[in-house]
Amino acid sequence: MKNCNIAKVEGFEVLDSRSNPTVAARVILTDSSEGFAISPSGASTGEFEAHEKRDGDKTRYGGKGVKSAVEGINGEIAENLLKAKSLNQRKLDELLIKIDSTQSKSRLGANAILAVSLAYAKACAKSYQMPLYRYLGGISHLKMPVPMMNILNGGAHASNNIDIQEFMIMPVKMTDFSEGLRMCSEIYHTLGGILKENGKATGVGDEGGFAPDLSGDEEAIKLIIQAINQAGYNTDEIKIALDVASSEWYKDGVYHMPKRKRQITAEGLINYYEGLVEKYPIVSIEDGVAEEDWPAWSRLTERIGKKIQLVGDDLFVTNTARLKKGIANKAGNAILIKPNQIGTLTETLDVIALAKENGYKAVISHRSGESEDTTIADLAVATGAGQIKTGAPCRTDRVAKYNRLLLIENELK
Ligand code: 2PG
Ligand code: MG
Repeated sequence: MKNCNIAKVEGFEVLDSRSNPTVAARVILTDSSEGFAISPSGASTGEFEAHEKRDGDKTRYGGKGVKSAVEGINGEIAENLLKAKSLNQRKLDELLIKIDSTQSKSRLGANAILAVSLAYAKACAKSYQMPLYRYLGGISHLKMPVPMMNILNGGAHASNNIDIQEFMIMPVKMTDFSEGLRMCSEIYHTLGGILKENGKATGVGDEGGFAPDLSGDEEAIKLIIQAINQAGYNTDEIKIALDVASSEWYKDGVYHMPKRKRQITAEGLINYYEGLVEKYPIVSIEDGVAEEDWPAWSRLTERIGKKIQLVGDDLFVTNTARLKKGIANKAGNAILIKPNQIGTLTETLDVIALAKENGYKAVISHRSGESEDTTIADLAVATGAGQIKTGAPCRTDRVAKYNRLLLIENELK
């Protein structure tokens, strides 16, 4: 294996899809191969995520500037990486972790570290003259993911009255990715038409899904089923997935739904999900209970974990130690993978491997604040994760990932 040593590292402050600053990095190797990557940013962030470094200077971008994170790349990170010899991805990521030297990457910022880590991977793929998915996949089986497509937004991603954050559709019987994407896109358009006919708002939320005011979660699910059928499909081929993002609701042992102004216990929520799963074609629920509520996670998994996928997002935060705790506690049966929750590519790949070894499914995911960066599309194919959550087929920050997947599928054929 050749060494990919670094000749230049640069950081930049750019904008994400919510018009908040985020960190971009360019890495140039000694053989002139170049990689460029942009870190994403969440809204419903987990408490145990790696630290996103922001300037806090209220005179710029309401305090959300990332100049200090960028300075870290151009200063300390560049200095150290340029000196490093015999570099490869794992060594680079270990070095970044060492330079930062904090548990949560708070000194240099996970937003700075991840941008460098991903830009380096892209530069190495170039150096090996391979597409990124093939470089990352190595000898592992490349596989196109099933989209877990968010078509109706609520929670922290929309200013409507729906408390559940994401209502998604999954073309579980798709034979090709392009066919699955087509079905989902047709359903998305049909849903828009139905909302319009019913006099509902068709504006979209942060992830491109529609964000209407509705009477409740069940109306959202019913409208989606209507859209599936009206588009010419059935609920054997198209299933529903939810991201409840319930950590946002949890306070002092009780769940407070902020929009509906309702309070409910973990037990009440679990009963509610059990009823929903009985009634509707739901195959996956993410963050059904909160990141700190480990007993509720175990109970939820015991009650419906044999029947459906239970995805830990805020619960696991793409973190090996938290996933190990989850495995020991039989909490959930799948993990959401967001590279910026942990901050390096190597740690991301390690947690996916741990999940696989323990029979947990992995769902590769975007953040609600995204950019034109499409690394997660390649990551999904490379790891053979089987599922990708990257929003609606609307907003270029989301569509860019779908288009990248279409091109990858073409190459693999
Ligand atoms: C989630 C994500 C992505 P955010 O909760 O799964 O959909 O949202 O990036 O705001 O954490
Ligand atoms: Mg989530």
